Amino acid sequence: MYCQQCQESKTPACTLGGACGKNKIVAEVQDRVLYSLSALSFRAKTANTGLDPCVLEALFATLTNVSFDETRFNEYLSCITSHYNALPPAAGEPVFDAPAGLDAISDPNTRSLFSLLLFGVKGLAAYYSHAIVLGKTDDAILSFIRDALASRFEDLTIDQRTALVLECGKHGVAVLALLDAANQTYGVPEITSVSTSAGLRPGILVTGHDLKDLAMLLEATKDEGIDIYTHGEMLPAHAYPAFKKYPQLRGNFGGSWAEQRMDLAKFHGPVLFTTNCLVPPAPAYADKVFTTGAVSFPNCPHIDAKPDGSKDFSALIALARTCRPPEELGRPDLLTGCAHDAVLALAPKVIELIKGGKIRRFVVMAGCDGRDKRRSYYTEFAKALPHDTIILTAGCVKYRYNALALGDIDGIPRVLDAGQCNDSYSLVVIALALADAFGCGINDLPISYNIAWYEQKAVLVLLALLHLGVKNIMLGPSLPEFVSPDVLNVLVTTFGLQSSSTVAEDLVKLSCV
Ligand code: FSO
Ligand code: SF4
Repeated sequence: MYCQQCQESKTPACTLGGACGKNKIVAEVQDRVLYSLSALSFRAKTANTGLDPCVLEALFATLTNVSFDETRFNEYLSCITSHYNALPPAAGEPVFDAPAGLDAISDPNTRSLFSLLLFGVKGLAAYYSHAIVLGKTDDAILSFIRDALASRFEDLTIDQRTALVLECGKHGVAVLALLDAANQTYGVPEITSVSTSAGLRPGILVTGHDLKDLAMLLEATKDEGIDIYTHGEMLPAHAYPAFKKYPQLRGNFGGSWAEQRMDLAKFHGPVLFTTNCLVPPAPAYADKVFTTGAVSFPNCPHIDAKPDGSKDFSALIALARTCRPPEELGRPDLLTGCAHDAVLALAPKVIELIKGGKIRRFVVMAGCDGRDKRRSYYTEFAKALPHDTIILTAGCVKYRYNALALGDIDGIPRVLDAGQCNDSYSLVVIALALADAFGCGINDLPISYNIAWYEQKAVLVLLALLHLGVKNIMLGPSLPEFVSPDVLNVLVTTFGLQSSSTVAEDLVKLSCV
């Protein structure tokens, strides 16, 4: 086992098991899946044929906190093998299915660049999977995933590998735009205050990012006498008009994924995990965890899609009816839905406030939450920001400060939550619109970037921002273990990437004070 893919990696890698709960057995079968996916892609690229979409789920399942189930990874291996065997052998191809982790790549810069590419591609596969279920496809994304995976076995220069990493960012922008359009199946998000109080009926908690799963569950629970609550990254669902029509969509419960062990013990009802981030369940609620899509955990019921894409939630609903209502957590209501359309409708007022000096700076504090104690930095940073600054956020890091009473500037909330991590796209659309209004470049705006990363979707979002030319991004709470000193040097010299340090120092570095 040699895993460095998330922010909780040990230094230099997790070799005996991870803080995420992944053990050596699952890590090794994941490595086999990834290696054979690259061998398959090498063959498919040579034969100039597309990848079977089954590879997307296999790739998605290897993302941090998605699947801990060896059996499912063996099923993915069977699917990859049959796809591989159906293709003609390619000249110079590697052996298929070697138990080789990324540490088998001996040159540190090649390993670092391929890791950066592979992790970005995992994010690409995850977001693309959500877009596909809502009917949005883009063949260029699937072709790039194939070529990127195949590059593991190609004899490329460091410059060529760097170019592939940057190209991943280009497809990152495309996939975020595609998913943004796909999610509008449920309408255009509206700025919405979300209740966090507990109701008197039993509930089902839904977490992850897949809006279609939520839509199907809401339809299946009409008139069932139970309430539906969102957890973590599902909070922004409350902003979509199509979901507001369901009275049983009661509110949000708990904090980010990193707090799920505490939250789920107090929820009492069943929980549906539609994507990351799943923490191995605690005994107090393990019998109430249901998974779907790429997520899985041994002995937890998995709800598969039927051939027509529908899902049978009856076991989940039947269990919910037998459960106690959730406990009251006593948290304040939360604001979400500040995505591009809703914020751009406020643009004339925002521009007036900028010109009048009432808004001096925006800070993009998008990204992830996690268990690292250093993440309290983001709460302290938000508290320390002067009152003439506005936080633009997306992703689960917002739970570090979205319950603080940070107020507003002449009616514009000081924390504008665009939505899920993929809605970082909204923040870019907003920045580009402001640059247009002021007739300047994106880096000339009064916007600073203080991004928190955790897993591989965040790697893709970072590459997308770099592709758009955003400079001087600050990254924390620590830099990735998989970035070698030479690769870091390129990121620093080309893009001005910087590591977060202390709140006081970073407020100065990011021109916030
Ligand atoms: Fe992940 Fe980060 Fe979206 Fe969180 S990128 S950890 S659960 O922000 O949200 O999937
Ligand atoms: Fe370690 Fe993160 Fe890999 Fe889990 S996903 S084994 S915590 S690096």
